[in-house]
Amino acid sequence: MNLSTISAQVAQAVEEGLFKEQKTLPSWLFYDNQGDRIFQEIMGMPEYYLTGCEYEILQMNAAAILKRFQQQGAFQLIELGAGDGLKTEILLKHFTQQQADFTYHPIDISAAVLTQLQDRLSTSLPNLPFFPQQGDYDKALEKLNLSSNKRKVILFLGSNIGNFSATEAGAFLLRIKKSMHANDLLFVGIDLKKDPRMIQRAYDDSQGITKSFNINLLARLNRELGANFMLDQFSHYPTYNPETGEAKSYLVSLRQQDVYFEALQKTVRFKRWEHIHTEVSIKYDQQMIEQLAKVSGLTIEHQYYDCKHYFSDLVLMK
Ligand code: AVI
Repeated sequence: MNLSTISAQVAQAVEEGLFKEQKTLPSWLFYDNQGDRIFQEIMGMPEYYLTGCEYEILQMNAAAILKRFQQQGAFQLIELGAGDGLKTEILLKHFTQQQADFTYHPIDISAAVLTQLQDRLSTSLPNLPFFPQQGDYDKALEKLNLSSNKRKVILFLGSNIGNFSATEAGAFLLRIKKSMHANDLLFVGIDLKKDPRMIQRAYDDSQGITKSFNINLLARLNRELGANFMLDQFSHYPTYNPETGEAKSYLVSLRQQDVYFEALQKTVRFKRWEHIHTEVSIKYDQQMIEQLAKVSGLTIEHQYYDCKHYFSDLVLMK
């Protein structure tokens, strides 16, 4: 295997996660090209209610949201983890129709995702002032801070915050807060606690799409690190704990097996029924939301909800 093609970060994640008592892999590993495609499918599944709920919030409140964003006049709309930008496009369409004075700055780790977004928006919204930035959030925010003194409105949609543990989420928002000025806004999508069965189904769909999303993580390690995971020897096991609001996904080894990583020249041993924890998706209640705002030193200015109160978009200020 050609060592220069190996992603050092993927190798590091395996070194840190699979050679310990409780095996874990970080959920960012889901999102290679194949994983991005499967996630698009997940967002279109009937069981995955999150997308439709946030879509409804943005659609129903686009005018009120614009009013809030442009209170101080011109603004920079900065989106963290823009992805396919389909939901954001609802806002972008309304804002441009209203001739709002704003610029759009999607930030994403994936250059491919940003190119796709640019291709689509250049057709659907040719006059949109579009300034994509590839890279990690901290660096991109820093750059934007230096380049303009217009109000920043930072979007973090789609319950991405749920993929952080409570401690990580607080630390992440605190870092964002540090890059905010007094009048800047942070707009965050948060999935709410609801019927546990409904949450369980969203991560254990009948067509097995979420299963293939989880299993793709092992397929990625086969592709990128020359591992020899037998994909049918691991099962997708999602759980939801209504007490903590944590939906967790695991891959469970169906038998005792050894997996060799050519790129690392190392073998990982799995016991029968041993699990790898691959993802957490936290569902919040109001108390948890207020606690999150408190630990990150942000004030909740407003909360939007879909009609069923399954999802909430928060407007936060410093
Ligand atoms: C990206 N993120 C908000 C999704 C979620 O719901 O946690 C990822 C996902 N995992 C399984 N289904 C969707």
